[in-house]
Amino acid sequence: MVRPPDPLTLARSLPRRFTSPLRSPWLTARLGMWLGIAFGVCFLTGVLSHLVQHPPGWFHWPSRPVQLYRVTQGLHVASGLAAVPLLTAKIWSVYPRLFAWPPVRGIGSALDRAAVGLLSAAAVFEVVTGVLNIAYWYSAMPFGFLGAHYWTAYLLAGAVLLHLAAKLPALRPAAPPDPARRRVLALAGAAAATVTAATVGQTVAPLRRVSLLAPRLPGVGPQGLPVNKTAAAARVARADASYRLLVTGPGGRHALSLADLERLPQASVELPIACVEGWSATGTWSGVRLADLLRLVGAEHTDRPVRVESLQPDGPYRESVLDPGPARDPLTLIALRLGHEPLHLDHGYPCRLIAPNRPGVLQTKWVAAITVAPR
Ligand SMILES: Nc1nc2c(c(=O)[nH]1)N[C@H]1C(S)=C(S)[C@@H](COP(=O)(O)O)O[C@H]1N2
Ligand SMILES: [Mo]
Repeated sequence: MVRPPDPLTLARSLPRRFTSPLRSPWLTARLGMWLGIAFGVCFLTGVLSHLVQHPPGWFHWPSRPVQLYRVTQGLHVASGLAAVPLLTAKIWSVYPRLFAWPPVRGIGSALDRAAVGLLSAAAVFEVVTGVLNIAYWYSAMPFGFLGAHYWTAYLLAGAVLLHLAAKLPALRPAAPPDPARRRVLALAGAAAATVTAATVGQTVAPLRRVSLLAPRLPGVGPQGLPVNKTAAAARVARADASYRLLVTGPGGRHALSLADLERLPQASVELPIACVEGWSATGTWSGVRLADLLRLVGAEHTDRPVRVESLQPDGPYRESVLDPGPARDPLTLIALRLGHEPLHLDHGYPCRLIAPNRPGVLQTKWVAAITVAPR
């Protein structure tokens, strides 16, 4: 009869069972460098995106260049996705150490192992929650995505810096890299490049034909533009003839019907929707300049924030606030049309906000009220 080995003997023998000669400190360090660059870009663009969406008093996001947020958020999602194969390869290159025997050799090694454990867990958490968010798979996250993803990023950044400080002295090339290890590195790089090519077409339109994994593509959707949240999902019914847009400022209040809005001077702008989830697409929008609506209520020179509210009954994105500068910007519209047609209901019929260099999530659809904040 074959007896199973007792657990202790098994644990002691485990390290000898990992025999791949491809693993080496050189490979791990190289992968770490690439991963560090990807995470660095992802962290900076992510913190920026958070500041733009939840601006503290000292932060003012400009409305030019009009494509800036599209670029920074495209980079955030692209660098995060490229990190998936790099992180996988890096963890593969070191995971046998998880089974090192004895598990700790003293306080120093215990701290080191705890730090590396925290680092790995935070890195995997960030990448996994980011991908789940892109996939709208919120039921897989029994916690608030935003807070968890945001605060873990700082934990990860701190752990990366400590890890770098601890490992830098050991980074001098110990053994000259052999061709097989170079090939593993090239394979990880090729996997990262493939993931990028397979998804970046969600924002770089010419690449959309190869972007087989992109959840949304420019040009695909009602009126040639993707939809983030449909009217049905937001529980918004199609506005009827009783619809009025309420505009309130220091000079009073106006209740404008759709016909009233169409009689005001019309402007046309070419601006992207740049969703925080990484996709973006340009549309040709036309409608009324927000500046003209502000003039109607005596707020053409306002230095107060402007609140834009939706017909949507609830949800965190039913309203957004514009700084006074962007509110008066000639490119900021209350759009009535996309291309030559009235807005599709899912794009915000009867009217929506579209402003330059603004995260998609703040381009409020189904606008019902515009209010200049009182003093
Ligand atoms: N009222 C309201 N406006 C909204 C949203 C929403 O959920 N409710 N989603 C926003 C998000 S996240 C994006 S990316 C854009 C997408 O606009 P689109 O669906 O017309 O492409 O609308 C924004 N406007
Ligand atoms: Mo979005």
